[in-house]
Amino acid sequence: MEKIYITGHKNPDLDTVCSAMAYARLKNMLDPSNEYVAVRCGHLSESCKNILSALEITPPPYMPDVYPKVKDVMLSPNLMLEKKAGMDELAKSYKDSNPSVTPVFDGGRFIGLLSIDDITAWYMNGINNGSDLSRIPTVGEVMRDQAEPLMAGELFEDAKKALSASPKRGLAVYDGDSFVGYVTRRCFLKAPKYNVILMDHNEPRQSIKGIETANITEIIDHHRLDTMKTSTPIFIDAEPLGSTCTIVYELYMRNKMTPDKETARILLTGMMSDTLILKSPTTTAVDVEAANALSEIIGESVQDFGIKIFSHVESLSSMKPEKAILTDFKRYTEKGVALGIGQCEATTLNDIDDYKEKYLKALEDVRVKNGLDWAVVMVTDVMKENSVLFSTDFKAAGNLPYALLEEGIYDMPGVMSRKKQLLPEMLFALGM
Ligand SMILES: [Mn+2]
Repeated sequence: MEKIYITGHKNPDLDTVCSAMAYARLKNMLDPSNEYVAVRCGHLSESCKNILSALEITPPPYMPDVYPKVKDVMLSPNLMLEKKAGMDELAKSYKDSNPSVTPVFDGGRFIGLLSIDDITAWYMNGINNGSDLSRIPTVGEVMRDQAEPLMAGELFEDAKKALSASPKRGLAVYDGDSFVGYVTRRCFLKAPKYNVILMDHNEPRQSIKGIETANITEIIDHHRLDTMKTSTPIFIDAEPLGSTCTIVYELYMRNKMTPDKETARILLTGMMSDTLILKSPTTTAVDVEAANALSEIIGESVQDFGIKIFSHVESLSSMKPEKAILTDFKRYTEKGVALGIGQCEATTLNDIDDYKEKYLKALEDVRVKNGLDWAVVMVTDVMKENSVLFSTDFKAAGNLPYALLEEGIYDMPGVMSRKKQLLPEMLFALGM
């Protein structure tokens, strides 16, 4: 039984976490011989947390990276060898295996590793000193000084270096204060690989840390393809739909499975969020059909469910401006111009006067800190399908086809999509 982690992108949004959760449920039903675990590789925004908790959906656990660790290769003791036992106890198990080290306990408490070097040294010293070698010594007499132990969460590569630099044949492994196992040199012959399914992204730099060391088994996504090479054939489902949750719903259908009520709520949450209640221009007929089918399962209209989700979005006036801008912030470099485009969702634009000054100031700070030439943030009213754009002082901003409301702020009626509407206009404004 192998473990396969299903992760969305960094700066997780609702589509990323919800598609991972719903897909893990499907995969566990389709393939019970393996264990599929949904995880998230970043922290959730306050709005995401609020929405998930209002819907009583538990988000996937946080997993910072997929680098192989000491715990993935360590051995557990198969013999409880006590310090006061005679060496004949150990000799018995030598018939079947000849371990290079054996953990030693004192009243059940781990005290160290006994290595074959200890045994050799004990006999060699005995010969040198003219001791009586026909006497069988205790384990405690033979075991020598111990080296610094490793921690279970330490990286495989670091531990491999530590052990090869050490004169010891093995090292104990601890998790906090407790002994959990041990490693020998043989444990480090080959680095284990984590199995990972990428959801809602495919570019390595948007992925969980250490993805370059992992084994990617599938990609389910609705973004442009800019992924890495794989060593084996893999399943890829990349479709230009409004949300990855729609693709997951399609996969339920293709496998003749119907999502249960809770899974339907999870899928519809990601779908509503990524398509801005099916109003974003990224929305397709397939998304609409899937949303209707899911709304039937949960017995709530798409519109009501969508509004419920966005009613939990934190208002921009109460958020820290820099944090709000960076929650969903994408960088692009086009013809040597470094751009940064953030997008925030709101349920009204009537309160802009309350926060416009601090957001413009924070946006300039974000621009400077990130070495950008031009930074903007679009605030989208998901109810009325309008946006306003905050922009730092940049010459090409004057070429944008939007009406200037006041310095640094533009009106964008009907604009909802960063990638389909705003980005092309910004590139055009730059003369590209
Ligand atoms: Mn998405």
